[in-house]
Amino acid sequence: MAGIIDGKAIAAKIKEGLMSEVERFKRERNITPGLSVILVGDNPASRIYVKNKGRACEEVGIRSTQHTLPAQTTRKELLDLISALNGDPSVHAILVQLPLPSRLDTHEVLEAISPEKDVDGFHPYNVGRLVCGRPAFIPCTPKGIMRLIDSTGVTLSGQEAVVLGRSNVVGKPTAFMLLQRDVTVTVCHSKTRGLPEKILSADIVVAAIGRPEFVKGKWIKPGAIVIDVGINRTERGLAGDVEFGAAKERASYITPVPGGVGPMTIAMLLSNTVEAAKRAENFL
Ligand code: LUD
Repeated sequence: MAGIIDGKAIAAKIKEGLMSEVERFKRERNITPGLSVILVGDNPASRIYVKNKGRACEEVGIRSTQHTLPAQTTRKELLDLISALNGDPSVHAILVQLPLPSRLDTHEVLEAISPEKDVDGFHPYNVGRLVCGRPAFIPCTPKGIMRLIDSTGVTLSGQEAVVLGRSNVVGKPTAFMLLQRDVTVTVCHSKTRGLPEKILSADIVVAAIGRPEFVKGKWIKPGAIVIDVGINRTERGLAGDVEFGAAKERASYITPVPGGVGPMTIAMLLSNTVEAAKRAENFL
């Protein structure tokens, strides 16, 4: 029976630490870290995530402002807003919640964010730095995933990982972070052949495909660490990408959904925001 990795509890600890950093920032420099979140359209899941982010900012003392734009927002309106936020010194961090309405060019929008304020780590400058193993803003979900794996105390070097999903948001950056830690990484996707066998050989499985309980318990190598990034809304409530009940009988450690990766994504956003503010204000 696997140990359950309590993402919510680990995130709470991280937030406590951030709260005292923010307090010191205010006390010594009279500066409050500021995050601006842009939400375009009315994707119901995005609304929940953005609300959770705003609440978390409040908890640790970050000043967050939310810009909720209608689904019909034009390219120019959105780019003008980003440009204004880039130039606002009280805004240390900018996040454009994804997905954007399909009319808008996501790459163009992400490239408009100043890399120093890009706390999502989605700007090509930060992506390139991550790939080169240089200091950069690391995307929040992959950063949270690495913290969750590290919480088990496992030595990563030489381990075999299978990353399911090749998105720019989760799969690709997670693969590069694991590689940086000397893990042997296989990135699998919808066209991958022989998926069960590949997963069965993995010491670490990161599932980020967005299909409820797609990864069967019997595909998990006994003793593996399983990180479930999926948040799928089904008639029976939230489900991960992994068949949790069966997988936890074989894994050594597994993350639950909810209460696993999701809360860590938010904690890492707060961490990146404090980092952005410190760098901008030369506060060490
Ligand atoms: N876009 C993200 N889109 C989606 N789970 C999140 C997320 C909180 N630009 C940009 O915030 O980092 C991002 N940057 N992402 N995500 C997913 C992704 C983005 C996912 C889950 C949660 C943020 C979260 O709070 C709760 C949990 O797992 O315990 C459950 C909340 C619920 O009821 O769905």
